[in-house]
Amino acid sequence: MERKKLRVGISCYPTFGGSGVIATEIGIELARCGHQVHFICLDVPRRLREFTDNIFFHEVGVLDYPLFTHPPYDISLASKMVEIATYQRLDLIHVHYAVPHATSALLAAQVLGQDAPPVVTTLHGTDITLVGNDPAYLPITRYSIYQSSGVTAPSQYLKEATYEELHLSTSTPIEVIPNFVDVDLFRPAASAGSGNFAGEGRVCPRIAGERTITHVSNFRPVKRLEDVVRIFALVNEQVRSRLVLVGDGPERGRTQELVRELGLGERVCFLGKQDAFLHILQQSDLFLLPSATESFGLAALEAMSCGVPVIATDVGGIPEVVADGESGFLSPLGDVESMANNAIMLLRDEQLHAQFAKEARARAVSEFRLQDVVPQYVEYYYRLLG
Ligand code: GMT
Repeated sequence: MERKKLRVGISCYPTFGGSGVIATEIGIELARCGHQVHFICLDVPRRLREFTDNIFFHEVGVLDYPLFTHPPYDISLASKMVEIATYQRLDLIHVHYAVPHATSALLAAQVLGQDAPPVVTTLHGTDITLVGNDPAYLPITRYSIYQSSGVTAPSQYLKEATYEELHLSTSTPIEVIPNFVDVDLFRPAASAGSGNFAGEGRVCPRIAGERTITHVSNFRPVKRLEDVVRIFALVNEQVRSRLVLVGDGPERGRTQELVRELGLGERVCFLGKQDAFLHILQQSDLFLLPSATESFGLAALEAMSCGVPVIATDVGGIPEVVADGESGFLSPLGDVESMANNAIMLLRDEQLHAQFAKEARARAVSEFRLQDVVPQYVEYYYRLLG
């Protein structure tokens, strides 16, 4: 018997972060399968590229007033959730990133009373490890997670970190559903390509024979951009390469300064924020992710899916994504030399590189394929709805 199609409200940050990407791709896949999806966000999520049947967008308007230093987004979001849940008869609300989305959903549920749809909270990373565990947010974040009808995390690591860092009782079940990738879109390049990229008015041409090392992030301290540059500097001494940096954020200025200081200006391209960085991944030889922590590392998975081996730190949920010594290499946090040596080894040995590229792609396809993972969310929804 065919099960009832669901009406699902989704709230997320609509910006470049991985949590917004995952939320949007879940929504698109749900809609493709005939469910009705209502995005309730500050803005249209970046990856909601085009008009799609069954997808609706409801903008959360945040009213400013001279008295406010910061207009209360969480209250505006909760109010919008109440409106959409009521008038669109939502079966379920799925929020991504606990702070403050889980709290807004809890507030909305309290207003809706017995008509409230169940709330699923997907934890993503810093909502637990950097923000949610701060005393400024901890008691409310913990309570909002505890009050959610269902809680998911993209890795076993984040599940355990949530119990530990938020002092949440293990009697609150957390379902591990990994992040995923569209392996049909993120796939190895069909042809070699020019390898020339452009960004922010600057062209970043590939010089014959040089290798391309890529890093994609939001340039926050947790991404350790200094390590990215220092690893690259060591690699470039041995194997002529260029470093392609995609993204922007608070560490951009300091990173540019370091690049100048090391005399690497000609070898490092800052491409800024790019919606379409797929072709950059496809032309890359290695992907660097020396983060201080990652609940998962979605950017690394997207690189793997394009057949790009990953050089990363052995922290957080990264080992659940990158198989050390197979689809990439993992090193202790801050061990720039080890990461550089691993990169050099892969770049110097074409056969080894090809083997890692193949393994990376195979792992992305077998473990993290969008069409295999999103149904896990759907099953989870039906389970909660009884
Ligand atoms: O938590 C963050 O830093 C933001 C978040 C995001 O929105 O990009 O990133 C986290 O969620 C991603 C999607 O689940 C994960 O792939 C990232 O590893 C995770 N970031 C961290 O844990 C630092």
